[in-house]
Amino acid sequence: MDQHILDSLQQPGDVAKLSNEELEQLAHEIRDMIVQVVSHNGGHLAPSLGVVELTLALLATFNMEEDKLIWDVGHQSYAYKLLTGRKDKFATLRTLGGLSGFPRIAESPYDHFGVGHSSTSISAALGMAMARDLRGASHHVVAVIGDGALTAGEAFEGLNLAGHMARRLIVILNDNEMSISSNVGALSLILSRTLSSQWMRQKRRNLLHFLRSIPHIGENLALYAQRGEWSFKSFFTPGMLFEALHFTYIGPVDGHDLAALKKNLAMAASVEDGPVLLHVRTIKGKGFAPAEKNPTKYHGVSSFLPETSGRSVDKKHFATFTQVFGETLVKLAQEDPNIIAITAAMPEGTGTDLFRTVLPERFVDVGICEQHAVTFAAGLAATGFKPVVAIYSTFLQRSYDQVIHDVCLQNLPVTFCIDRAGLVGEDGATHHGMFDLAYLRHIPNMHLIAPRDENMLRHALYTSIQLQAPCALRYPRGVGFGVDLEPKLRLLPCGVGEEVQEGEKIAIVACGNRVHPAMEAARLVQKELGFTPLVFDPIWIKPLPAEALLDLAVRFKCCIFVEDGVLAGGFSSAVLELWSDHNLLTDIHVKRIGIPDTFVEHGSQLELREMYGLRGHCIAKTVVEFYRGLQSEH
Ligand SMILES: Cc1ncc(C[n+]2csc(CCOP(=O)(O)OP(=O)(O)O)c2C)c(N)n1
Repeated sequence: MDQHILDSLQQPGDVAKLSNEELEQLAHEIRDMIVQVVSHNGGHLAPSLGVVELTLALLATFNMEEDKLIWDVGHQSYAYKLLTGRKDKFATLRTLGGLSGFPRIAESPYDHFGVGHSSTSISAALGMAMARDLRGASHHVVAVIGDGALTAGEAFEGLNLAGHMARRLIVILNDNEMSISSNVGALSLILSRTLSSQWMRQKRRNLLHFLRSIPHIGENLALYAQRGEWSFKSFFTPGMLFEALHFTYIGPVDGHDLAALKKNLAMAASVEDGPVLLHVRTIKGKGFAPAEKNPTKYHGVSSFLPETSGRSVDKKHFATFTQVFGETLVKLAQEDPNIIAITAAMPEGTGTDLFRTVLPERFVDVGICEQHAVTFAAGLAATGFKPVVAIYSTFLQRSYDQVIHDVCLQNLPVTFCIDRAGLVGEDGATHHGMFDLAYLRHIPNMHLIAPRDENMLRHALYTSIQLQAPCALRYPRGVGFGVDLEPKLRLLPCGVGEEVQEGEKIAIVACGNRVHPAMEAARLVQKELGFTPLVFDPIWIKPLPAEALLDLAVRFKCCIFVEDGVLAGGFSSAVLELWSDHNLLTDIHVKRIGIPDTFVEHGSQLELREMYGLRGHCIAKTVVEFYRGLQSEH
């Protein structure tokens, strides 16, 4: 593909020198480049394709050397990356050591704020606007937020304070009527109030007619309505909402019309007295037919074949943990009318889309509102229902207080299905689910299960729903281990683990999805050392299988822990507390495999697990080295 305009650009500011025709050509070149790279590396395709013209218009209007631009979530920033000095590295997008899939301060001076989790942009931009004013500077601060991201409380908190502070700030609402799925909530209905001017004139005429028909005072009322500040347009359009929050509202503007975008951005930039909201309408997936047709599927994709209209690259697959969870939940809910499924804008990602299809009356998508999801579930649980809240590990971080204060303190039977636990791969540092064991296990009343495979996940879900207490299950992104699914679900006895591999001399205690790799490691160790280590699966991270773990500490002199989460405060840390409380630490040698005190960057799940020694052969190597080291000491 000819990239001649893209290739000719030296600085982000060069975009401002291009004619609208050239910008249109450049938009084609950028879209081709994005499709080419994302089809190879995977990534957020539809969101990025939707904002190509908006990105060009922003660069044509603002000076990225001085002005500040914050992309909400940041999954739509690929065109921006291409135009801000990262074209030559773009092929490395989301790969180990390559460009991040999200804006990052450390990656480029043009990334003014790091993002990944939704709905932070207005708050951050307002902070930057205040900082600018305190320093007596005059640059612009611009936040670009999607209509999906606008459903979150934090976005409203930002709007609320921005309206109150009345600082100069530009918020661009990128409205494509989609979150990952269709957008939800009353707000989305307000945003979709498109008024043709004809409709507007008709409404206005009807209203004036009605007012005039009121005896005695009608004429005066009509005059007042016409003259007053009461804006017909903003009353009947989304502007009403934003103007009530003291924003100047501009729009809606066609987000693929470069001339209109530039004109309206210039208008927004000229507003001196307080915040302005520019409402831009875009088409998610614009310019790539399969993505336009199915923006949900192309929101975030693995590698695919663009030349065959986006058919996925054929991969041999076991069922994913997510699929098994989704199917099991539907089965259980068909038998128990008290089960309610809740997702925070991730029906497809969490596998609850099946529930939406089969049992829509008991399915709730709350929007990108993880905090609300948890308290909403607590409300249901307080009245006898059995809510199951499916949220990714990284996004449940948002709900820490709600989990403690609304669920656990009241000991309410909410089941948390924590998908994408552990290292997730290419989405990187903002998305790894590595903190959940540490941020949940210290909460009183909380129960915590880490099923080792998709079969155990089913039993864990069944158990949790029967438990009458808060319970979280955490399981990883991706395919399971291809194990047989036992047809009859069974209760997992609370706080009881399983010795999944008999053995001697060395105990490997592995958590959740690291149990199967630990068993593989045991086989490899046998070949190397001539004996098989024992492998223990605690199943329950809380309550711990204390009896069995205390017994292990007495029987073994050498123990290796494996967990795909942070070592600080995680699973092994819990066992060491237990052993310390029983004065058992003096006689046992311990090695811990897990994630050290660092944020983990992006790369494939396999590469990252290799890097942190979490794969079977890595575990085996650590075990052998540790054991040999101990032998040579004695
Ligand atoms: C706190 C949080 N929850 C969930 C997500 C997952 N997520 C990423 S993008 C997205 C939808 C965002 O919709 P919108 O803001 O309208 O942007 P669009 O993708 O439509 O361009 C969601 C739910 C997230 N990034 N952060």
